[in-house]
Amino acid sequence: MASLSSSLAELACRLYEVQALKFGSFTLKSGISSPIYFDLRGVVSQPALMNQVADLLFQTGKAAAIPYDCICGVPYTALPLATVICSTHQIPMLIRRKEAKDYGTKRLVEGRVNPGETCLIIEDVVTSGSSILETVDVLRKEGLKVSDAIVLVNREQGGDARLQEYGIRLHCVCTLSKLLDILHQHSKIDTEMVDKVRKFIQETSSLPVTQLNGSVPVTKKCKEMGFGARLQLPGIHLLAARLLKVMEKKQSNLCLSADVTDPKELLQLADSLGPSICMLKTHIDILSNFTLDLMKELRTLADRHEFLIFEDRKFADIGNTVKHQYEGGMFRIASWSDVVNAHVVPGPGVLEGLKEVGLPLQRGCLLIAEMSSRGSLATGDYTKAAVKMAEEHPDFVFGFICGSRVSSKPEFLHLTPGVQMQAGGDNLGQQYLTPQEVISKRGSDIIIVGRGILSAPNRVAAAEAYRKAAWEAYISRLEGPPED
Ligand code: 5BU
Repeated sequence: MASLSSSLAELACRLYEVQALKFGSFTLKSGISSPIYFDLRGVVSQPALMNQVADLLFQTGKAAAIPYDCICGVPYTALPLATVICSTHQIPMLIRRKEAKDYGTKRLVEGRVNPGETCLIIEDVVTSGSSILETVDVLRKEGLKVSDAIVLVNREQGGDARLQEYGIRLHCVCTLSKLLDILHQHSKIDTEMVDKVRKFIQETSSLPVTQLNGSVPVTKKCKEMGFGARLQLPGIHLLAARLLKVMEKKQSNLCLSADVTDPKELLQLADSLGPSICMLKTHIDILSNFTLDLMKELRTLADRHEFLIFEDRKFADIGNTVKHQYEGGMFRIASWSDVVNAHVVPGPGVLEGLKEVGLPLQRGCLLIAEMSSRGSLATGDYTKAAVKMAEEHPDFVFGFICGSRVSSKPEFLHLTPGVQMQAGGDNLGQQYLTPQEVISKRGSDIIIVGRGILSAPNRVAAAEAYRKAAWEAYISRLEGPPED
């Protein structure tokens, strides 16, 4: 089988040969002069090329493990591409009508719409993202979920960042820069043209949308940034960025609270549930037997399955003591745990002590701003003080343990314990909320689940169910409430 890069090279050259991709001087709809022009409409007359493009689009979706129930191509160029994909792989397709507005009574979407299902968008080229957003808007109004779009070429003119603001992740087969490299390597274009196009990309990447293609999106803008956009924030903590990246990749905002006493069971849990989680939380002092070798094995599993380790140590002493508790003792927490947490009750000294150990190791800390237990005193001004303390130590603190969003700064992550599929509590003061309530309504980012998973007859299935529930709650939060 041909490798992706050789397929791409072949494709780029074919697109150039059939003039789907032209170089020169072109005036775009917006009046801007561009040295490059894409017109993939003619590809329908080249069946082999058509299949090749459709296959690359499909493979890109597969590689990104995007979940979807049906596909819709952005009219008109991507419509036949979606048809080829759907027909080849037996996927239900939807057609968005562009002209329906004029007739008034006609349906906007043809095909069977099952509200609640997820629809994947297919497009040929993305510049500002406006065409995709128009289609997203129509599909969302029909009750469909839309969170991903696959395009053949990303022109790198700000489309992906913009789509992200509307809760759409953009996956591309190829960027314009990559296309340029390939065509240059195959002597289709000279260095001068490469430089010209690169300069054009640079100059237009920050232009407002109306100047790029003259239209403004209709779908509602997300009220907030998605995980993918947050990880690119300039002031983001290294660990927050690592965690957000894992969350995006695994589509998981689930932290497992691995509250078991048997070391073997801890490793077994990490191995079997690892693929579903972004983070594993330990209470290392409840293990019946502790060795540093055990933690070495846990770290290996964390690296293999790509999750972070969070020791729920809740440091709450003067700086000098917590420094020793973090670094030394028999547990040597700092040597294996990416993340720890701390109470703010001692004042900033607790962070100053922890930082002496954690900063050189590039570790991070969560502050306990609220607790899930009944009658908790961590409320009101106490919570506000925790937020302030976090803001004063952004080099070490990257988020909170809390029941709802306590900071509006997107650099901070919010993690919430006390989560089960059914609201309620245990007989020792724990209080439970549902993933939907915590993520969608209260604006937290990550659910922490212990017994909801550990007491289930099938832990792997339960973890997947929590992952899915929390992720869907996050996506629905990004999409916002229905407009009408
Ligand atoms: P559960 O089995 O899902 O109830 O476990 C919750 C875990 O989160 C458990 O390890 C607690 O120690 C931890 N936790 C909590 O429940 N509530 C809090 O406010 C904090 C931590 Br802080």
